[in-house]
Amino acid sequence: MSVTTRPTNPVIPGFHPDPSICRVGEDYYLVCSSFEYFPGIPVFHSRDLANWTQIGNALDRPSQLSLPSDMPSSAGIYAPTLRHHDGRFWLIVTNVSKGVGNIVVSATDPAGPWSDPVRLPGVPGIDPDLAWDEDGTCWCTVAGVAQVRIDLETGETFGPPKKLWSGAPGAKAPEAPHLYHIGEYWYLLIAVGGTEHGHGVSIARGPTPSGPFEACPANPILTHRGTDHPVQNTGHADLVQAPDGSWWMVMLGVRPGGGTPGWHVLGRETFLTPVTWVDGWPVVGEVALNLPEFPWPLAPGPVEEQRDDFELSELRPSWISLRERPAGHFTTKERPGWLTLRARGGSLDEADVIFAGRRQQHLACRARTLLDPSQGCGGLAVRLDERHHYAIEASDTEVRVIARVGTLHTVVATEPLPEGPVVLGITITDPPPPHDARTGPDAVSLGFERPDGTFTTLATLDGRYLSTEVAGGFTGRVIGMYAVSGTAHFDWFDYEPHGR
Ligand code: 6LW
Repeated sequence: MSVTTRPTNPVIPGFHPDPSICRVGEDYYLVCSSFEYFPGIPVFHSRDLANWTQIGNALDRPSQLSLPSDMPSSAGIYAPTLRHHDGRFWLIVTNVSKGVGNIVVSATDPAGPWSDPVRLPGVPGIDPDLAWDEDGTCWCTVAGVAQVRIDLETGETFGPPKKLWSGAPGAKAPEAPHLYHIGEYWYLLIAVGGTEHGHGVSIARGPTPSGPFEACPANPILTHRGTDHPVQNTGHADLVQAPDGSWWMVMLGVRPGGGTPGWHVLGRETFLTPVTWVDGWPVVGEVALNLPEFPWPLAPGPVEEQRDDFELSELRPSWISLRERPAGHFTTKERPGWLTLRARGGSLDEADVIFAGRRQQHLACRARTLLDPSQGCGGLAVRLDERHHYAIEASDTEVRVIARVGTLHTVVATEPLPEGPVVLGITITDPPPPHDARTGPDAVSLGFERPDGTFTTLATLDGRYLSTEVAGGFTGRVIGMYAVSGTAHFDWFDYEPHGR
């Protein structure tokens, strides 16, 4: 019996770029870049390629990931590759902060624990990939595109990195290489054109892991450059074969909104599409918002609750903080059922403010939290980076909306604080009409609930200023709670998607 199954893209919405995927039996695993956030590298599981559940973070201990407090946003953890070999999961990744470079971690269970990192000083550059040939030799291929043999247990590399095929001559940013042995060929898949409008995917094949490689005549095999497709900047892809023999590709893409030139606010998201093979070359299906019917019934895994009552002793894996999460500053144990954030001074403009957030995953949504500000000052923020954020903040006397856009920093509105704990809310909607060529991608409304339950919006701000096109960098919006002085207690947080 066939079951109609129409999955939708993005399969992992929100700031989840540079997806790398592997399958073991019936189970798929996928990882993404995480940049300045801790814990690093979200790990997802799926049984159907369409529904993904976060099962952990690969770098969740300070011994694995220590990001300096002065590290700029969009540095840190770039572009991992996840593979399974000889009964172990291997994850290789670049930490671009302060001379750490490439590292590898391994695990028998992808939910963790993952090992402490082995440093790879002989592996240059970013976007490392791992592939093993039949005699067990491990080949590490990096952006550029270059390749070196490697011993993953010791981190030793053998010989200097050797240049491989790098796409069309003169093409910008040949990166994100992945090497696969499929049938009689070794295939070298790379991203081309840079991660912006020109992004694409090209492929070559050869008789050995190091070539020589011949380019696919249809290159780039994927790009949305110059199209009016709702998904743009598609590239940085990885291939996987399903148990039924069908092939699939995951890749990053963005969903720009607003007038011209368009703004994307959720960062680069993870999309999926089917792949077929013609004459020994992969043909990539459309990266459509509505995917074609799947050859198998959908198998949704556990869906994470959108509300967190902070009843657990540890924070769920989807909560991310800035650069580190010192235990004394983040706890659900001090006041059971509450998340306590202890400030260490500063403000949201600091790169390492005490912050616990989750990715904004929908173009329209609402986030709310109940804050007890009696012992400190904190709030609810939607953050692109330390220079681009909006927040609703409560101290013991007032509630205020703060906007930071580049060098401009302003308190937009204030109101006296009502008695007791206060519900703070941020609602993200389509921009109000009239719409014209200059309309932004969305509107961000910030406010609070009065004790009688009525919600007061203090300000509605243009969302374009919290977009990648304005802020720059590689990340997307994250919404969360923070503390800037004393101790802020949060009873619950909820996130409500309002459509895609
Ligand atoms: C990553 C590179 C890229 O290292 O962006 O889209 C960089 N591709 O491959 C950061 O995510």
